[in-house]
Amino acid sequence: MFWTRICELLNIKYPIIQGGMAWVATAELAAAVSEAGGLGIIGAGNMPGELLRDEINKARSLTDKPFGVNIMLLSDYVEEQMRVVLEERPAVITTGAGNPGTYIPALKEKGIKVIPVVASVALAIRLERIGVDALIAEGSESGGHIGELSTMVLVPQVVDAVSLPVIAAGGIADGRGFLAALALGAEGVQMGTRFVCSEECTVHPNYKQAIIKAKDRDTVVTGRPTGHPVRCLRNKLTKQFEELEARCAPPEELEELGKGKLRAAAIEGDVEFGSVMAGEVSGMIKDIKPVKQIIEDIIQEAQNLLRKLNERFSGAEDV
Ligand code: TUI
Repeated sequence: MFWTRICELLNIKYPIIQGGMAWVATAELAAAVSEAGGLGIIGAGNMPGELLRDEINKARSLTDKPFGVNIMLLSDYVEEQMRVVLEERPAVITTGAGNPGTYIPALKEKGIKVIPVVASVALAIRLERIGVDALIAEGSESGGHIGELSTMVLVPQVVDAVSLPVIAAGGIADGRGFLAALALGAEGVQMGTRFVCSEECTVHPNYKQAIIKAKDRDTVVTGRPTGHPVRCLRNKLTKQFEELEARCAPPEELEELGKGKLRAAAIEGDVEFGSVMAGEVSGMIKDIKPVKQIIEDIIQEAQNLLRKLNERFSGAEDV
């Protein structure tokens, strides 16, 4: 059930990928997702290369299953992180926040599968030509750094523009979202926020509780003037951003305010003045569950929903 080209490509049971969240997606979380039949991803974020090597080795000690590493292309450490992944050869590299074009030949040469995040059709087409293995089309419902288009419109346009398998991301946290993504033509989903609220996620407990407490309108996007808009839970930090933006403060001032704030929230648990990056689905997440249960509940819910839809719309044509 729900077997797609993504399962085949990545050698996984379910087409569910965990987002490579900086400071949050550690070896423990990645290994748990891979053990549960999805693809776990270590978020390299702003890690120096040798720390990334340690995380890769830790994940290897926790699972024999394939896992990936996300390289955030705005990081100061991209070059050394790339050197480490070329040596360590995790099964998969995902990239975010930019165009990974120049790194692709070297990664492919080492047999590493490359799955970039795209936020536009143009970049999807360009990367297909360079020879990536699949694409993640990430809509603006996502947490963290986002593009302009929502998942509902980005995914079908990317699906129509390329032959590669597409993974939908942004706004997915349950079986309904999973099935909706498949209806849009995606062959898998990537989820971040849902996996933050898992038992195995090592982020500070305050971060998980802040997501659980969040309601439908509790995420906001700040940082648009910097060219790198970021979706976070509304708090005292986002209020400071809004004040700076309202008086058209220079982008450098906004960037300065953001420095170190994700670490403050994720590691120290400062959910008031830290950057609690989280997606719009925060309002839908009510509990902390083991990763295996998160994945199995989604598959079960999607199967039940598909059966119900079939009953409702295919059996009753005589009404
Ligand atoms: O990268 C993410 N999410 C992130 S990165 C991050 S760390 C950060 N903190 C502050 C400011 C900026 C980053 C937190 N969350 N998701 C993947 C993603 N990639 N979303 C959007 C994009 C994207 C945007 C433009 C990918 C490619 C792109 O292309 C630009 C180009 O050069 O064509």
